[in-house]
Amino acid sequence: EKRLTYEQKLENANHHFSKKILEIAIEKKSNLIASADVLTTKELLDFAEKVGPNIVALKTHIDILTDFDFDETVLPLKDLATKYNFLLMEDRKFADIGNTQELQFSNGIYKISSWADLVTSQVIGGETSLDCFLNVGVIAIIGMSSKGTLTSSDYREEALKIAQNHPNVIGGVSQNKIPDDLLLFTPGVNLETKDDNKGQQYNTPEHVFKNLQTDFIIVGRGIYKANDVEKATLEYKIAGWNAYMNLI
Ligand code: UP6
Repeated sequence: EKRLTYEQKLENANHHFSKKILEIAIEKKSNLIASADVLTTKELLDFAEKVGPNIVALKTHIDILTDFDFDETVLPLKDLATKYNFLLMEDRKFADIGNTQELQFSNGIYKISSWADLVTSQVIGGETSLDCFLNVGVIAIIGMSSKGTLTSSDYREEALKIAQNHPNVIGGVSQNKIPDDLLLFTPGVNLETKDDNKGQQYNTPEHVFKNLQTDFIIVGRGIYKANDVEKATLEYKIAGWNAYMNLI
């Protein structure tokens, strides 16, 4: 079964950030997003420096940093994103009414709207709740990777309708195939292990390209816990790219 190439998806793309991430993928021959689930600014910046050349985006959970400081954390991170040409994806998974999400998106200490290129959001609050995410690409949570998730096929079908209708949405996070007009982002990817004893469920890059025709793999512990982060980044980058090339 043939899939659309990144070049074909780029031709069809309308949103600034769907174009951007596809251009980076083509240029770097990478479909890898590294998840930087680390606890200090130093670890975050060291990690970004190591993975930067080989990723399309760095995914953050900015609120797990113990020493977050806008100038010390965000400014150097932005510089690394420019230096190595990757996007910043804040995995905030917004899940509230539009007004609250709007406040959370731009305020507090993180001021996500001032630095993130991409943000994740649940669509549980309905289509209008996504209106506030201006000037970023929204990645809608369609299905989760964890055991016992409530994202049933009925839920996913309704979530996809919201995602497809909303101009701010460029793609979805899912463990199932989604329509071609949305980019698919798949976490729960690990070459070494199947689970983490906390409900996470892993597949290989090959599996998620073949079975879901995903566009981007998201790898956390497989990279940031590796003894050699640069080597692990290359392994996942090559595994993801080969899995994609085998399908086109
Ligand atoms: N993530 C998932 N599954 C989802 C949605 N998001 O694992 O359905 C996120 C997690 C974590 C990363 O919040 O940051 O992707 C996966 O990390 P891991 O590779 O270390 O399991």
